[in-house]
Amino acid sequence: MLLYGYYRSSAAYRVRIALNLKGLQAEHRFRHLRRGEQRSVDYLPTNPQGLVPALVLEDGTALTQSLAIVEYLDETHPTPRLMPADPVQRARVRAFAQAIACEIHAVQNLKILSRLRALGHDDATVNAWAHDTIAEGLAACEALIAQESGPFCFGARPTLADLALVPQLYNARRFNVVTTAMPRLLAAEAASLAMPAFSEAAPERQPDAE
Ligand SMILES: N[C@@H](CCC(=O)N[C@@H](CS)C(=O)NCC(=O)O)C(=O)O
Repeated sequence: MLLYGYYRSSAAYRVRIALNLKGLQAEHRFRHLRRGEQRSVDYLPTNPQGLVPALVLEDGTALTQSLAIVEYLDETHPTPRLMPADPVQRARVRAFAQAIACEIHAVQNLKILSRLRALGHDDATVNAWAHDTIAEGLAACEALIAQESGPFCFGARPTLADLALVPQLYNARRFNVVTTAMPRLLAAEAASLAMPAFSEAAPERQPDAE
């Protein structure tokens, strides 16, 4: 398999964690987002959205969208399971992951921040947009798992929810979001980062890190 990513891409970070947890090898290819390499003509056939990640399977099939990729890996390599067997818990895990991927990350990713700058907003305004989006979204995530047992988001083992949470907390710190009122999220992050599968997927550990 080939994984197209970028060290600071939180969506690629999710897939790196899944590959590590499942002990799967992939060749890593990098697309430098600040140089626009995700929109190069040689990459667009792989991901017509011009985004990372993309996972290219052995038969050449290209998969896009990190949550879909993680669920594909979970279905084809079920050990360890990243989705609960119980349908209600599975729906709650998906809801948590989508709350991050669709309603936090998608609103503060590079493409959106670049558009805000192109519309004439200054750096302070753009950073405030990202900060407020993340702070408000993560506060809701804290409430979503308040009644769940830990130490991970949903119980004693990592799920798709933790794969979404850890990269989003990394982003939160880039935008100086204060996380002290999010003890449940911080506990799940600490439990996750104690596992090499998570810590080795961290942006600063990637070969293209700057
Ligand atoms: N929902 C997508 C998000 C992908 C995404 O936004 N990727 C970012 C990096 S985290 C990207 O490639 N940005 C490039 C750009 O905005 O031009 C997923 O989960 O895969």
